[in-house]
Formats: sequence, structure tokens, C-alpha cells
Amino acid sequence: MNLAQALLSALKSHGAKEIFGIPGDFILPFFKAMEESAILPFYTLSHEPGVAFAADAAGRENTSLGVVAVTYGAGAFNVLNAATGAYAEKSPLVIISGGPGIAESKQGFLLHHQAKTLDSQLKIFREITCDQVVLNDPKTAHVEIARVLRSCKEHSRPVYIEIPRDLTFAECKEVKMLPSSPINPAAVNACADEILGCLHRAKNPFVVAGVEIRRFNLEDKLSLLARKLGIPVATTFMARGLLIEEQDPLAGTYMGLAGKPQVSNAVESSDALLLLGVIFSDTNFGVSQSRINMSKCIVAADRQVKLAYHNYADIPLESLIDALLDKVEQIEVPVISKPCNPEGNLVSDNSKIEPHDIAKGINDLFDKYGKMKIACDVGDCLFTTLSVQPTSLTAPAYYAGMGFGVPAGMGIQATTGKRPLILVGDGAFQMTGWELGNCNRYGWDPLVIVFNNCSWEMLRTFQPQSNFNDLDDWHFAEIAYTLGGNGYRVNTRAELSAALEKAYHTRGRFQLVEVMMDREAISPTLNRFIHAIKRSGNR
Ligand code: TPW
Ligand code: MG
Repeated sequence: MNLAQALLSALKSHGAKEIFGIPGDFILPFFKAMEESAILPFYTLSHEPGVAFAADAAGRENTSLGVVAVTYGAGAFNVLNAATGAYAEKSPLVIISGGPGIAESKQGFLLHHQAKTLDSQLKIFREITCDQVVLNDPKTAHVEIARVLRSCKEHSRPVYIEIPRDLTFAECKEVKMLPSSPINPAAVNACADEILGCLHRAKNPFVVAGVEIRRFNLEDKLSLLARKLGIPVATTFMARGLLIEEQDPLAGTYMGLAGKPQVSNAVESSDALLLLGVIFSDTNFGVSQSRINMSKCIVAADRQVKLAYHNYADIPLESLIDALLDKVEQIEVPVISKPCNPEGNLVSDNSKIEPHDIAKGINDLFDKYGKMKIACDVGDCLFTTLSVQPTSLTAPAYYAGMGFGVPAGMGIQATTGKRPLILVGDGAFQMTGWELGNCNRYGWDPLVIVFNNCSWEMLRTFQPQSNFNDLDDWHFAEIAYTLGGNGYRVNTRAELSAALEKAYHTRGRFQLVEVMMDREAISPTLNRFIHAIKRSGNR
């Protein structure tokens, strides 16, 4: 077998379902191998940020590897921002870049796409990946690939693999999957005992679930653990979309000052707060971390557990939850009544539309026809999802990189075969909405809702006195046709409701509902978020 085949087979055996990429001369041989071997399906889009976002979302969706393949320099540097988002949000993205061949590297003159030195690219990616390899020795490549892919899965962070182009077809051994990194069961056991001691002594124990629960596929185990312990769970903003099944003891989404007060109070008044797999960020912790008493927290994340005044190292979240599950016998079922459609139905009248109406329209659609997976961008559309009934949600809620939503939705449809709902603002749509033109080639038909306020509205809320946040009206619904989809431009709540129905029932082409809204019409959650930020004095 050759190096490309060894890598492709290893990606597949480690869980990758497909590859997203854009070719260039340094990666052309690898693309040839992808096409001819047909080991994994691959999809091309128009711009590298698009393929990287799609691959990232596919990996998040599958709780497995997302894979993006690009050319050296111009291609790889276009992936950098998406890869950084994947690093920050703990997404297992494998970045494959073609690289200069061994022979041409020795010629001594600059190669096209070269930044500074030939390994500048490797050095830059080292900062935002958890493991890296340049496969410049075919004799050891199988060992290096195994190590890097294991790192990707165990840390759930991006990794970087560069293939010198003249080695793509070099003879290479098959990649054998490595066993998990060793851990010390006695340490896990002691840690679980200590945590249970804290929880049992507490009057108001509470659990906050973070994104690692999703990344390591621990949702069912956490749900069972919480039910056994009789402790309710809130998710962070980043982990919204977890624990959405009927039996799950979900209390809501914790967003501190920006969130619903009953959830914030429950979390902030807890005397034993178990934070599982959370990212400690301003968005997840409702702007101000000081509302949480850290001396009462048990934090399990990044393979460590911190509690009181000490740390346990090398404790993978799954091992910890398994140990806790083993130790808790009794099943107590906490009573958490889930309100049914708390936001109310969309009123179909001639009033202007506000973001909250879109949430209501989506809830109505879900009630009638079942839930859809949501891919969401940054901006008020993301805050609006807090009013949409819990469903699978993929969004850059922490790193907040705009342009994620549309390609992420396409990646989700590619990997699941299920039609997603994409929520995106006009500003973000201007960045990557164009990628929708690739849907027809692959038979994808996402339902896209563009929140068009002709504005970078979220920024205006921070700084209302400036004019540069005004955007033009691009008439996205019209553009939809030239890109191979259908478009609906709606101005009233009645039109919104009708367009959502029509779009839902039209399959085979992407459907774009362009919702026209006034500037300054923002969602209740964004409103609370902005007030919280202003009160915290951070802006
Ligand atoms: C890649 C900064 C955060 S929110 C925002 C910007 C420019 C405006 C979003 O406008 P949109 O949504 O999509 O119309 P809305 O609801 O606010 O009107 N560049 C990148 N990412 C981020 N987050 C920014 C800039 C930003
Ligand atoms: Mg906007």
C-alpha cells in the first residue's frame, strides 16, 4: 500500500466518514489517490474556510474525525481561522496539507506559496493543533499517523498532517490503531470518591455539562449519572443541544446574567457545582465568572480534575463518568417538568418580524413535523436559538467565528444525509453564503433562514453611535435562484409563517428564507447579554 492509501484507510478506521477539500498542485497527487481509491467520499466547495467549517461540523456531528485536505500555503493558510475555532472549541479536525516534495525542498530556491521558511506553515499550525507530523519518512509514516490520529481523538482537538507531494505514492505500511493512552485506575477511583463525597455533603449539588460531553459521546452516560444522583444538569451555551431527550434531567442553558434567572440562580447558589467538560469562557459563563464560587466547584475538563485546592492529572472525562456510574447505585428520578413550547406560537399577522418570531416559527415547524438539526452562525441568530426548543445545535458559541453556519450545515447534511436548518445573519451570509451554490452538485437541500437586518447589528448594540455597522440590502432571496436554490423574502409574520411551510415542503434544492427585520430589533437573549456586558464594564 502507498502512503496516501495508508492515511485514507487510517482516517476511515479512526471514524472519519468523508473528506472536504480544495485542490492545489501540492495536494493534487493526494486528491488523485482520494478519487481513485474511493476509500472515503470527498466533497469540494469554493473556498478553504468553507471546507474547513464543513469538515469541523461533520466531525462535531459524528463525534468522530472531521477531515479537511488542502494545498500548501495559500490553501492551508485559508484554513487557519477555522482550525483555530476548532482548537478553541475542542473539535477533532484533521488538517491534511500537501507540502513541498523532498526533492524540490533541497533545490534551495523559494517555492510558490512559501511563507518564510519551508516549515513556517508547520510552525504556525503547531500553535493551534494538539499534534503534528510531516510525513517525510515513508518507513515510519504508519507509526506517526497512528500517534497523531490518537491525539486528535483523545484530546478532541485539531491535528496537522503534511504530505510531501513526491512521497504520496511511496510504499508505506498499514496504520495500526494504537490503544488508548494509559491511565491510573487508582487515581480515577480516588477522584470519583472525592467527588461523590462533595456531592453527598452538599445541600444543592448541581451539574453543568460542557461541550466535551458531546465531543466524547458521553451524553447517555451523563444523563444516567444525573438521574442516578438525582441532580439536575444545565448545559453551557457551547453545549446547548445536549440532553434533549424526554428522560434527560435538563434544567436549561446556563448563561449567567444573560440567561434565564431560574437556571442562573440554581447554578450560582449551588454548594457543589460539578462542571463536566466545560470551556471556561465569557460566553459560557454569562459574561462574569465571578458569579460562581470557584471554591465550591469541581471542574473536570482537558483530562484533569480540579477540586478544592488540588488537581488530578490524566483523568479522561469518560473514565471519570464511568467510575462515578459504577459507584452510584440507587436510581432516583428527579422531577423536572419541561415546559412545552414556552415561547408561544408565531402569530400569523401583518406585523413586522422580530428575531423572537423566527424562534416561534421554527418551534411551530418542529412541533408539526419533528425537530431538525440546527447549524448556526454568530450574531443574533445564535442568541435566538436560546428560544428555539432544544435540538441538536452546532455553532461557534465560544470562538464566535463568523461564516461558520452555512458551510457547517452543508457538512452536516453531507455526513448525516439529514436536512439541516441553517440560521445565519446577513453579515455572516456575506462571508460564506455563496457556498450554497455547491448544494446541487451533491443533492443537499438545507433550509436556510437569513436574519436580514442590513446590519452588523450585534456590533451596533455594543457601539450604537457608529455608522459603519450599516450594511446594504443584498436581496439574498433573489441570489438564491442563481445559486440553484429557491428564495423567499418575507417582511411580515404572516409571510414568514407561509414561507417556512413552503420551504419545509420543497425538497431537492436549498431553500432560503430571507427574513427582513428592522435594525435594533434584537432577541430577548441578546438584549440580556448586552446589558450584562455593559454592567460588567467589559466594553
Ligand atoms: C470572522 C465580529 C461579531 S458579530 C458581527 C461581527 C462583525 C456582526 C454579525 O452580523 P450579522 O448578524 O451576521 O448580520 P447580526 O445579528 O449581528 O446582524 N469577523 C469574524 N467573526 C466575528 N465574530 C467578527 C468579525 C462580529
Ligand atoms: Mg445582520
